[in-house]
Amino acid sequence: MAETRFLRDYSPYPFRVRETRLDVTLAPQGTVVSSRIEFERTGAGPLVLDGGTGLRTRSVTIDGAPVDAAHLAMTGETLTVAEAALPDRPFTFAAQVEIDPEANTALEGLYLSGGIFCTQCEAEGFRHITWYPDRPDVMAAFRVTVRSDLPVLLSNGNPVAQGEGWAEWHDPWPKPAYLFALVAGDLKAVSDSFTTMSGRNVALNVWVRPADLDRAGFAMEALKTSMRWDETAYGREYDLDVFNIVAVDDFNMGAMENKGLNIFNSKLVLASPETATDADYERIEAVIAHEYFHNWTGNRITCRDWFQLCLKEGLTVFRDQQFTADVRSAAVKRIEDVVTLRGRQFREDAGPLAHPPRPDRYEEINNFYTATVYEKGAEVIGMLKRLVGDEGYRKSLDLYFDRHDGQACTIEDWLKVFEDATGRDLAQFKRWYTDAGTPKLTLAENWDDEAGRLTLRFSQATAPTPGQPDKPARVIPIAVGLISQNGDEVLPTRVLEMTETAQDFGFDGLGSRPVVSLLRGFSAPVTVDRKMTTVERAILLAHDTDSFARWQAGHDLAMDSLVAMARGGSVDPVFTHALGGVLDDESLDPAFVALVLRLPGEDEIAAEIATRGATPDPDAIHQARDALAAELAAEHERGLSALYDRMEVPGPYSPEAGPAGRRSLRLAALGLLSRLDGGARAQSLWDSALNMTEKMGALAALVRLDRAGPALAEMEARFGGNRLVMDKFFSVQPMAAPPARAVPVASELAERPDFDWKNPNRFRSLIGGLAANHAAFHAGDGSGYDFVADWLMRLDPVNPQTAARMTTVFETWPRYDADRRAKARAALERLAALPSLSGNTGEMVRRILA
Ligand code: 0A1
Ligand code: ZN
Repeated sequence: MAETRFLRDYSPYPFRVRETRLDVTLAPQGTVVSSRIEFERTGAGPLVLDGGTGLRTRSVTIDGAPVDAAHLAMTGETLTVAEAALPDRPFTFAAQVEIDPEANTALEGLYLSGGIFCTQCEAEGFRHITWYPDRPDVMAAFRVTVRSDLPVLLSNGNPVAQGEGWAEWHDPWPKPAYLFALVAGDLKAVSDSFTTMSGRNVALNVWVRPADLDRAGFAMEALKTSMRWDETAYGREYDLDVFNIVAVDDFNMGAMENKGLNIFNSKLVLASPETATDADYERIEAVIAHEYFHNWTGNRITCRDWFQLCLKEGLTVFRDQQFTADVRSAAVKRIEDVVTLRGRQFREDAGPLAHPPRPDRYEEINNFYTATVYEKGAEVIGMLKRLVGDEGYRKSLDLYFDRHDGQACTIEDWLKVFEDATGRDLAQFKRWYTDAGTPKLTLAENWDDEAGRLTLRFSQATAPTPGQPDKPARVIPIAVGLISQNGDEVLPTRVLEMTETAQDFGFDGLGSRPVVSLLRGFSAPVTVDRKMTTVERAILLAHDTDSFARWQAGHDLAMDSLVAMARGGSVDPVFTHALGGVLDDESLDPAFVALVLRLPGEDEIAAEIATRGATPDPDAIHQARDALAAELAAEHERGLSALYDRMEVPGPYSPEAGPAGRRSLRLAALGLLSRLDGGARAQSLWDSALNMTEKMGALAALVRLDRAGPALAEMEARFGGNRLVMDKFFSVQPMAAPPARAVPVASELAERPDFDWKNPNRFRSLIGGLAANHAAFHAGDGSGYDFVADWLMRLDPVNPQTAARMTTVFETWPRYDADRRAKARAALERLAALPSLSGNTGEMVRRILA
């Protein structure tokens, strides 16, 4: 069991690093890393460096002389040079180690992906490359020489010199080791350049395998758009002569913001209309932006320690969300972000893995790259911006960049900047960073007809979370508007600042009782409990001026019907009727209508049932959702069919928001209509579609009907050699299959020779695909739990980080019935009993079962 680390134990490193030099001679099994680190003492104590068991240490010297054995101690994790062996003046520590990239299946440190040498050092991967103070508050300029016969040799910063078989790079900006990167391979680039706002020229490259070159152009366009946006929106300019992006197939996460050398999972770079969906394009654009934005929020200003991870991640997610809102549709983006937040973060916050955006303890930091740190971290910044206003936000960020450039900071530093720039006291606000759990906001309305006065009585409560039994009140910005019964807005958006456990807000001078449009724009990450009639919801769905609240009204109507149906009730005709109004309204953005048409997912319905104090039945939920879809289709067949025809996008494919929105509406209509036509439209769309978006929409509908045989065969014949498309082949089947078919289908797929399960994308496609099929994963016989647990047992020794992340599919187990709970527990206990279980997965399983 790994040791627990605590935020309160922080102490500064007792040395400053003036420069780090690396000389790396690459070989698949025996890469030699020679380091020279210039240290200067700033505190008391020995020199302690981090390094993994994978290092074969050949030599250790200080100022050129070997360190005497009596003063040198090496464990599996640290190297310590006693104080007595260290000079008083600045000194150079040098080491030569040998490492084995080919054996590195964990994909942390230096590894090989399809013949490309690449690195992943966040959070603590650099210690698998050489001995180093591997902590984010130790920052240094790096000078790196890469030696290899491979044609392209890259590292951070600017190229200094190169010759036959070597290249030297210099990164002048002090950085922590987690931002180090090195790449070598037979790569080709899409190249371009960018002129910064002060007129400097930057060379841009997106490096991919030669065969992928025709799919790298979109990433380059996204990079240029991001660079310009950061100048305009935040005044942030790029600070090196080159910016390189490299795509690799084997990657544990999405992408990594290494200084001047971003490394990406190839699925977040490569796109062509025939191989990538609209959602892929949008995601690629957002992640390219996210990693680029880290150059300021993460790299120039980094984190003091890993407890502060949301300092860079929450802010950078917030920035990439703003970017997508600007370059696409702000209304649609907000709804998408809230759907993701609820589906992942609320779920996390409601279960055994709940933790604050800034945790105060961890065993394995890689287990804290979570929806709470990222997505809730972003929501918290959104609230801050709402509270201080746009101008206050801009002033605060300017001060942040001014004051902390080149530093490793904390959440306290971040909040202090806002306090200093705006004069606001943020002591209570800080709870959003330190307290876990999603507050529940309850609204009771009191209407005084005589006085024309509406009083809103709000109360807030947050359920206990692991280690945090008591939850004091938080500041909650509640954006409200009032809509009259005939649909006019009688009060435009106003932000109420709730600071107490219970608080009243009054509205006078109202002629008649209005409908409250609550939590406009999703102004705070809370759940809402309020009584409302279906007619009032229908009024908001038809008339609310705030698109988020409008969508929410439709979503609530759907949810109420689904919950009722899962308990044997029937569809509320008010909902079916109100939906018709949305379908007929040609003034609405098709992407918005598509979101209204998308029914809540089965996991979300289960969460809602659990919130209402009942036990969700996965089979009943699946049937209810199917039945509602079928009823909506039957009720609106003509409208949907007209829409399906009207939304066809003619001409060449463009991934932009306009045409993508039309396709998403068209596919939403197809999903409903295929409940009636036996899959005829889906098959004909599959046959005629020229882009992957429509192909996948059609295919999902066919898989749901268990009629996808010919389409799947064709897909394989055409795209068998394309890993990213085949990942879709591996995920759509277990995910969309009728629940009873899903485990057999997944098991068969797992037997295929191209189920390369050591590749994280492929593993996540199939195993994650099955886990995303709610009724299949939670099958009453426990087969879903066993299937996933068996595969996690196999993956854990090979790639602990990816195995540990995937254990989160079990985090909702406490909400189900006793029989399912026992089966989930048994599956997790089998995993926990593995004699060689990794610390990563061990921590997760223990927390999930606690
Ligand atoms: N910082 C990256 C995400 C990332 C985190 C950890 C990794 O390995 C453990 C890899 C990437 C980002 O936010 O994009
Ligand atoms: Zn990030």
